[in-house]
Amino acid sequence: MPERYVDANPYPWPWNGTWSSADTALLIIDMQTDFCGFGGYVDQMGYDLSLTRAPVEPIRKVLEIMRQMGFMIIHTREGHRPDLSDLPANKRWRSQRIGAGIGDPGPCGRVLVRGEAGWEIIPELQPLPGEVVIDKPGKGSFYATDLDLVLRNRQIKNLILTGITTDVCVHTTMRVANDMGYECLLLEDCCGATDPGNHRAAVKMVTMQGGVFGAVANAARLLAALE
Ligand code: C5J
Repeated sequence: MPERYVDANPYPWPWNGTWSSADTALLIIDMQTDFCGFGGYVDQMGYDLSLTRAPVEPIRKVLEIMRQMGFMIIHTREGHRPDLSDLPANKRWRSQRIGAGIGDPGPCGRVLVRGEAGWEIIPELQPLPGEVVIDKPGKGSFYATDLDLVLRNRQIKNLILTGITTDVCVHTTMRVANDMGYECLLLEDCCGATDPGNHRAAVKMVTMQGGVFGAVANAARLLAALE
């Protein structure tokens, strides 16, 4: 296979120039109403929804092309069991303090509870039948899930990360994936945070130390490499 790279920062991605739909997956993290929709968890905390909605259109474009090309697509959802047995008491307490108690009723149903309207992936980015959906109780996508098993069964080595929020669930997932040996690429315009400075800082962190967790590109650069 000829070498092929995405124009990324701080190095052309992936490290070895070999990637294809056989060994590369698109990860779309937590594009749920609770994180980017009216009346959801982030909205109830009072953050600016335009920041977490900004990646919707860039992700949609990348998703469309990568679907057409046969790449593995994985969606994640943060949420808890209806009986809240997988919700740590301190996580619940903190969310209640800021006025968006996890498990409490809200405009989109019970906040961050599986099966509720707010927990659903937004209509624009709905998974297709056959795409993997990972339900996770925490911020990282590997903790208490079968994501690693699913990836290894498909011999996936490279991960392209998108979703929200850049500094929390995307970063936690990327850091752990990197430690597990996955070669990671973060698409900066396909991510968003509840604070623009935190988004920028989270993107910059990836590029330190020669690419401490992987590399950063954007939707256009990825799509150019896929042409
Ligand atoms: C947060 C997430 N920010 N999906 N979750 O609580 O990043």
